Amino acid sequence: MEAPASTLKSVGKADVQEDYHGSYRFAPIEEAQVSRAMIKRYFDTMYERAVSDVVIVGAGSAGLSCAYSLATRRPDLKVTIIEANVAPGGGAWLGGQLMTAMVIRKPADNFLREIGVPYEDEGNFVVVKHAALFTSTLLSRVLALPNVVLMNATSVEDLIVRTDFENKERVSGVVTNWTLVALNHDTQSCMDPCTITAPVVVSTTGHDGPMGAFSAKRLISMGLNKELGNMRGLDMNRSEPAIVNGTREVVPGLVMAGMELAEHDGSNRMGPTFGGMIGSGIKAAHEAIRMLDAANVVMGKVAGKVKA
Ligand code: 48N
Repeated sequence: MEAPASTLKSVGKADVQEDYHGSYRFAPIEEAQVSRAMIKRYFDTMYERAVSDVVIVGAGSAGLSCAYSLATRRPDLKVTIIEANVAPGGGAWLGGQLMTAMVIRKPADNFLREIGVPYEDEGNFVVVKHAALFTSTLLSRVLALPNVVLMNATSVEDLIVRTDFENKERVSGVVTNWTLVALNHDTQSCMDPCTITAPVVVSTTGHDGPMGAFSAKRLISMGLNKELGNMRGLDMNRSEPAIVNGTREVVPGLVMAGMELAEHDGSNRMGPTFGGMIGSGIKAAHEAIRMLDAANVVMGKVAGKVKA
Protein backbone atom coordinates (compact mmCIF):
# COMPACT_ATOMS: atom_id res chain seq x y z
CA MET A 1 0.00 0.00 0.00
CA GLU A 2 1.72 3.24 -1.02
CA ALA A 3 2.22 6.05 1.47
CA PRO A 4 -0.71 8.53 1.33
CA ALA A 5 -0.07 12.20 0.69
CA SER A 6 1.60 13.71 3.74
CA THR A 7 -0.84 14.44 6.54
CA LEU A 8 1.72 16.75 8.16
CA LYS A 9 -0.04 19.71 9.75
CA SER A 10 0.83 22.35 12.30
CA VAL A 11 -0.87 22.27 15.70
CA GLY A 12 0.11 25.39 17.64
CA LYS A 13 3.95 25.43 17.54
CA ALA A 14 4.21 21.73 16.73
CA ASP A 15 3.96 19.65 13.58
CA VAL A 16 1.91 16.47 13.88
CA GLN A 17 1.51 13.73 11.39
CA GLU A 18 -0.80 10.72 11.27
CA ASP A 19 1.40 8.40 9.30
CA TYR A 20 1.65 4.59 9.42
CA HIS A 21 4.85 4.23 7.44
CA GLY A 22 7.30 5.19 10.16
CA SER A 23 6.68 8.94 10.38
CA TYR A 24 3.85 9.22 12.92
CA ARG A 25 4.39 12.46 14.91
CA PHE A 26 2.51 13.53 18.08
CA ALA A 27 2.36 17.06 19.41
CA PRO A 28 4.77 17.30 22.40
CA ILE A 29 3.41 17.25 25.97
CA GLU A 30 4.68 17.82 29.51
CA GLU A 31 3.87 15.01 32.01
CA ALA A 32 2.52 17.63 34.41
CA GLN A 33 -0.01 18.69 31.77
CA VAL A 34 -1.50 15.18 31.80
CA SER A 35 -1.67 15.08 35.60
CA ARG A 36 -3.18 18.53 35.87
CA ALA A 37 -5.74 17.82 33.13
CA MET A 38 -7.06 14.91 35.21
CA ILE A 39 -6.66 16.39 38.71
CA LYS A 40 -8.39 19.69 37.95
CA ARG A 41 -11.39 18.10 36.23
CA TYR A 42 -11.90 15.34 38.82
CA PHE A 43 -11.61 17.52 41.88
CA ASP A 44 -13.57 20.41 40.39
CA THR A 45 -16.34 17.85 39.75
CA MET A 46 -16.10 16.41 43.28
CA TYR A 47 -16.31 19.96 44.68
CA GLU A 48 -19.29 20.91 42.50
CA ARG A 49 -21.19 17.60 43.07
CA ALA A 50 -20.74 17.69 46.86
CA VAL A 51 -24.31 18.97 46.61
CA SER A 52 -26.32 17.15 43.93
CA ASP A 53 -30.02 17.00 43.07
CA VAL A 54 -30.17 13.21 42.70
CA VAL A 55 -27.57 10.60 43.63
CA ILE A 56 -27.93 7.19 41.97
CA VAL A 57 -26.08 4.40 43.80
CA GLY A 58 -25.02 1.66 41.39
CA ALA A 59 -24.46 1.87 37.62
CA GLY A 60 -26.08 -1.40 36.60
CA SER A 61 -28.92 -1.66 34.08
CA ALA A 62 -31.47 -0.23 36.52
CA GLY A 63 -29.26 2.64 37.69
CA LEU A 64 -28.16 3.58 34.17
CA SER A 65 -31.73 3.40 32.81
CA CYS A 66 -32.77 5.68 35.69
CA ALA A 67 -29.91 8.10 35.00
CA TYR A 68 -30.70 8.33 31.28
CA SER A 69 -34.45 8.75 31.82
CA LEU A 70 -34.01 11.31 34.62
CA ALA A 71 -31.25 13.39 33.04
CA THR A 72 -32.98 13.63 29.67
CA ARG A 73 -36.39 14.52 31.19
CA ARG A 74 -34.84 17.07 33.55
CA PRO A 75 -31.65 18.56 32.07
CA ASP A 76 -31.75 21.11 34.91
CA LEU A 77 -30.94 18.44 37.50
CA LYS A 78 -27.44 17.57 38.73
CA VAL A 79 -27.47 13.75 38.53
CA THR A 80 -24.49 12.03 40.20
CA ILE A 81 -23.92 8.28 39.82
CA ILE A 82 -21.73 6.46 42.36
CA GLU A 83 -20.41 3.08 41.17
CA ALA A 84 -18.24 0.82 43.32
CA ASN A 85 -16.58 -1.05 40.46
CA VAL A 86 -13.97 0.40 38.16
CA ALA A 87 -16.18 -0.95 35.34
CA PRO A 88 -19.78 0.32 35.47
CA GLY A 89 -22.55 -1.82 33.98
CA GLY A 90 -23.18 -4.26 36.83
CA GLY A 91 -24.56 -7.61 35.70
CA ALA A 92 -25.59 -6.49 32.22
CA TRP A 93 -22.45 -7.36 30.25
CA LEU A 94 -23.71 -10.88 29.51
CA GLY A 95 -27.10 -12.59 29.15
CA GLY A 96 -27.51 -15.73 31.29
CA GLN A 97 -24.91 -18.35 32.24
CA LEU A 98 -22.14 -16.34 30.52
CA MET A 99 -23.97 -16.46 27.20
CA THR A 100 -23.85 -13.22 25.25
CA ALA A 101 -27.37 -12.54 23.88
CA MET A 102 -29.68 -10.37 26.03
CA VAL A 103 -33.45 -10.99 26.18
CA ILE A 104 -35.75 -8.04 26.80
CA ARG A 105 -39.52 -8.53 27.01
CA LYS A 106 -41.88 -6.07 25.35
CA PRO A 107 -42.75 -3.22 25.98
CA ALA A 108 -39.23 -2.56 27.35
CA ASP A 109 -38.00 -2.67 23.73
CA ASN A 110 -39.30 0.93 23.46
CA PHE A 111 -36.21 1.99 25.44
CA LEU A 112 -33.90 0.20 23.01
CA ARG A 113 -35.28 2.27 20.15
CA GLU A 114 -35.00 5.44 22.28
CA ILE A 115 -31.27 4.93 22.88
CA GLY A 116 -30.56 3.28 19.49
CA VAL A 117 -29.81 -0.38 20.26
CA PRO A 118 -30.55 -2.78 17.38
CA TYR A 119 -32.28 -6.06 18.19
CA GLU A 120 -34.01 -9.09 16.68
CA ASP A 121 -37.78 -9.15 17.18
CA GLU A 122 -39.08 -12.49 18.45
CA GLY A 123 -42.73 -11.47 18.97
CA ASN A 124 -43.28 -11.13 22.73
CA PHE A 125 -39.64 -10.30 23.33
CA VAL A 126 -36.58 -9.00 21.53
CA VAL A 127 -32.98 -10.19 21.58
CA VAL A 128 -29.96 -7.89 21.56
CA LYS A 129 -27.15 -9.82 19.88
CA HIS A 130 -24.71 -9.04 22.72
CA ALA A 131 -25.58 -7.69 26.17
CA ALA A 132 -22.48 -5.49 25.95
CA LEU A 133 -24.05 -3.74 22.95
CA PHE A 134 -26.96 -2.67 25.18
CA THR A 135 -24.81 -1.73 28.17
CA SER A 136 -22.09 0.09 26.25
CA THR A 137 -24.66 2.04 24.21
CA LEU A 138 -26.62 2.99 27.36
CA LEU A 139 -23.39 3.97 29.14
CA SER A 140 -22.25 6.13 26.24
CA ARG A 141 -25.65 7.87 26.06
CA VAL A 142 -25.63 8.51 29.84
CA LEU A 143 -22.04 9.78 29.91
CA ALA A 144 -22.69 12.11 26.99
CA LEU A 145 -25.41 13.95 28.97
CA PRO A 146 -24.02 17.26 30.30
CA ASN A 147 -25.84 17.05 33.66
CA VAL A 148 -24.64 13.52 34.55
CA VAL A 149 -21.45 12.75 36.49
CA LEU A 150 -20.27 9.16 37.04
CA MET A 151 -17.87 8.49 39.89
CA ASN A 152 -16.79 4.86 39.42
CA ALA A 153 -14.34 2.99 41.69
CA THR A 154 -16.22 4.87 44.41
CA SER A 155 -18.42 3.21 47.03
CA VAL A 156 -21.35 4.41 49.05
CA GLU A 157 -20.37 3.38 52.58
CA ASP A 158 -23.33 4.88 54.37
CA LEU A 159 -26.40 7.09 54.00
CA ILE A 160 -26.85 10.64 55.30
CA VAL A 161 -30.07 10.64 57.38
CA ARG A 162 -31.63 13.75 58.91
CA THR A 163 -34.83 14.43 60.84
CA ASP A 164 -36.97 16.59 58.58
CA PHE A 165 -39.38 19.30 59.69
CA GLU A 166 -42.18 16.70 59.84
CA ASN A 167 -39.95 14.89 62.34
CA LYS A 168 -39.44 12.01 59.89
CA GLU A 169 -36.06 10.31 59.32
CA ARG A 170 -35.18 11.38 55.78
CA VAL A 171 -32.32 10.10 53.61
CA SER A 172 -30.52 13.26 52.47
CA GLY A 173 -27.43 12.03 50.67
CA VAL A 174 -24.66 9.45 50.72
CA VAL A 175 -21.33 8.80 52.43
CA THR A 176 -18.59 7.87 49.96
CA ASN A 177 -15.08 6.51 49.84
CA TRP A 178 -12.77 5.10 47.16
CA THR A 179 -13.80 1.42 46.82
CA LEU A 180 -10.24 0.25 47.42
CA VAL A 181 -10.36 2.12 50.72
CA ALA A 182 -13.82 0.75 51.55
CA LEU A 183 -12.47 -2.79 51.01
CA ASN A 184 -9.48 -2.18 53.26
CA HIS A 185 -10.88 -0.67 56.43
CA ASP A 186 -9.72 -3.79 58.28
CA THR A 187 -6.16 -3.45 57.06
CA GLN A 188 -5.46 0.20 57.93
CA SER A 189 -6.19 2.67 60.70
CA CYS A 190 -9.36 4.72 60.24
CA MET A 191 -9.82 6.13 56.73
CA ASP A 192 -12.78 8.48 56.96
CA PRO A 193 -15.18 9.02 54.07
CA CYS A 194 -16.55 12.00 52.22
CA THR A 195 -20.18 13.04 51.60
CA ILE A 196 -22.59 14.04 48.84
CA THR A 197 -25.85 15.63 49.98
CA ALA A 198 -28.96 15.37 47.80
CA PRO A 199 -32.72 15.59 48.42
CA VAL A 200 -33.21 12.33 46.51
CA VAL A 201 -31.13 9.13 46.53
CA VAL A 202 -31.94 6.28 44.12
CA SER A 203 -30.45 2.98 45.27
CA THR A 204 -29.91 0.32 42.59
CA THR A 205 -27.12 -1.78 44.10
CA GLY A 206 -28.38 -5.13 42.87
CA HIS A 207 -28.60 -8.56 44.47
CA ASP A 208 -27.49 -9.19 48.03
CA GLY A 209 -23.74 -9.76 47.83
CA PRO A 210 -20.44 -8.29 49.05
CA MET A 211 -21.46 -4.79 47.89
CA GLY A 212 -25.03 -5.49 46.77
CA ALA A 213 -28.38 -4.61 48.32
CA PHE A 214 -26.41 -1.98 50.21
CA SER A 215 -29.22 0.43 51.14
CA ALA A 216 -31.72 -2.40 51.78
CA LYS A 217 -29.33 -3.79 54.42
CA ARG A 218 -28.30 -0.38 55.79
CA LEU A 219 -31.95 0.66 56.38
CA ILE A 220 -32.26 -2.38 58.64
CA SER A 221 -29.03 -1.84 60.56
CA MET A 222 -30.03 1.80 61.19
CA GLY A 223 -33.52 0.80 62.28
CA LEU A 224 -35.43 2.37 59.38
CA ASN A 225 -36.67 -1.05 58.24
CA LYS A 226 -37.30 -4.28 60.16
CA GLU A 227 -35.94 -7.06 57.96
CA LEU A 228 -34.93 -7.96 54.41
CA GLY A 229 -37.79 -9.33 52.32
CA ASN A 230 -35.30 -11.80 50.82
CA MET A 231 -35.77 -12.31 47.08
CA ARG A 232 -38.03 -15.25 46.15
CA GLY A 233 -37.37 -17.97 43.56
CA LEU A 234 -37.32 -17.39 39.82
CA ASP A 235 -40.61 -16.57 38.09
CA MET A 236 -40.15 -14.35 35.04
CA ASN A 237 -43.81 -13.49 34.59
CA ARG A 238 -44.37 -12.53 38.25
CA SER A 239 -41.05 -10.82 38.97
CA GLU A 240 -40.65 -8.20 36.25
CA PRO A 241 -44.00 -6.41 36.70
CA ALA A 242 -43.64 -6.70 40.51
CA ILE A 243 -40.28 -4.92 40.44
CA VAL A 244 -41.31 -2.23 37.94
CA ASN A 245 -44.65 -1.51 39.63
CA GLY A 246 -43.09 -1.77 43.10
CA THR A 247 -40.30 0.76 42.39
CA ARG A 248 -40.92 3.54 44.90
CA GLU A 249 -39.71 5.78 47.70
CA VAL A 250 -39.19 3.08 50.36
CA VAL A 251 -38.25 5.57 53.10
CA PRO A 252 -38.45 9.37 52.86
CA GLY A 253 -35.76 10.55 50.44
CA LEU A 254 -34.75 7.11 49.12
CA VAL A 255 -36.09 5.35 46.01
CA MET A 256 -35.17 1.69 45.58
CA ALA A 257 -35.11 -0.04 42.17
CA GLY A 258 -33.79 -3.03 40.27
CA MET A 259 -32.79 -6.26 41.97
CA GLU A 260 -32.05 -4.47 45.24
CA LEU A 261 -35.80 -3.87 45.48
CA ALA A 262 -36.41 -7.61 45.09
CA GLU A 263 -34.18 -8.13 48.14
CA HIS A 264 -36.02 -5.36 50.04
CA ASP A 265 -39.56 -6.49 49.13
CA GLY A 266 -39.00 -10.23 48.82
CA SER A 267 -40.33 -10.35 45.25
CA ASN A 268 -39.33 -13.06 42.81
CA ARG A 269 -36.23 -12.93 40.66
CA MET A 270 -36.47 -13.06 36.89
CA GLY A 271 -33.12 -14.51 35.86
CA PRO A 272 -31.73 -13.48 32.43
CA THR A 273 -34.39 -11.06 31.19
CA PHE A 274 -33.61 -7.36 31.58
CA GLY A 275 -36.81 -5.50 30.72
CA GLY A 276 -37.70 -5.29 34.40
CA MET A 277 -34.44 -3.46 35.15
CA ILE A 278 -35.10 -0.96 32.38
CA GLY A 279 -38.69 -0.37 33.51
CA SER A 280 -37.70 -0.14 37.16
CA GLY A 281 -34.99 2.38 36.37
CA ILE A 282 -37.39 4.55 34.37
CA LYS A 283 -40.03 4.32 37.14
CA ALA A 284 -37.34 5.39 39.64
CA ALA A 285 -36.68 8.46 37.49
CA HIS A 286 -40.39 9.35 37.59
CA GLU A 287 -40.38 8.88 41.39
CA ALA A 288 -37.33 11.11 41.79
CA ILE A 289 -38.98 13.89 39.75
CA ARG A 290 -42.19 13.54 41.79
CA MET A 291 -40.22 13.84 45.03
CA LEU A 292 -38.27 16.89 43.88
CA ASP A 293 -41.41 18.66 42.64
CA ALA A 294 -43.15 17.90 45.95
CA ALA A 295 -40.14 19.21 47.87
CA ASN A 296 -40.14 22.40 45.80
CA VAL A 297 -43.82 22.89 46.56
CA VAL A 298 -43.18 22.41 50.30
CA MET A 299 -40.11 24.68 50.20
CA GLY A 300 -42.19 27.18 48.24
CA LYS A 301 -44.93 27.09 50.90
CA VAL A 302 -42.32 27.42 53.65
CA ALA A 303 -40.78 30.36 51.80
CA GLY A 304 -44.25 31.67 51.01
CA LYS A 305 -43.57 31.46 47.27
CA VAL A 306 -46.30 28.92 46.45
CA LYS A 307 -49.89 29.62 47.50
CA ALA A 308 -51.13 26.60 49.55
O1 48N B 1 -26.55 -5.02 37.64
P1 48N B 1 -26.61 -4.79 39.10
O2 48N B 1 -26.10 -5.84 40.02
O3 48N B 1 -28.10 -4.45 39.60
P2 48N B 1 -29.38 -3.99 38.75
O4 48N B 1 -30.51 -4.04 39.72
O5 48N B 1 -29.11 -2.75 38.01
O6 48N B 1 -29.56 -5.17 37.66
C1 48N B 1 -29.69 -6.48 38.08
C2 48N B 1 -29.57 -7.38 36.87
O7 48N B 1 -28.22 -7.32 36.36
C3 48N B 1 -29.83 -8.80 37.26
O8 48N B 1 -29.34 -9.23 38.31
C4 48N B 1 -30.55 -9.70 36.30
C5 48N B 1 -31.81 -9.07 35.75
N1 48N B 1 -30.80 -10.97 36.97
C6 48N B 1 -31.75 -11.19 37.80
C7 48N B 1 -31.77 -12.49 38.51
O9 48N B 1 -32.85 -12.98 38.86
O10 48N B 1 -30.65 -13.07 38.67
O11 48N B 1 -25.82 -3.41 39.39
C8 48N B 1 -25.62 -2.96 40.71
C9 48N B 1 -24.41 -2.05 40.70
C10 48N B 1 -23.10 -2.82 40.48
O12 48N B 1 -22.38 -2.25 39.41
C11 48N B 1 -22.35 -2.68 41.81
O13 48N B 1 -20.95 -2.54 41.64
C12 48N B 1 -22.93 -1.38 42.33
O14 48N B 1 -24.30 -1.42 41.97
N2 48N B 1 -22.90 -1.27 43.80
C13 48N B 1 -22.48 -0.15 44.46
N3 48N B 1 -22.00 1.02 43.99
C14 48N B 1 -21.67 1.94 44.92
N4 48N B 1 -21.77 1.74 46.27
C15 48N B 1 -22.25 0.58 46.74
N5 48N B 1 -22.36 0.40 48.07
C16 48N B 1 -22.62 -0.44 45.83
N6 48N B 1 -23.12 -1.70 45.96
C17 48N B 1 -23.28 -2.19 44.71
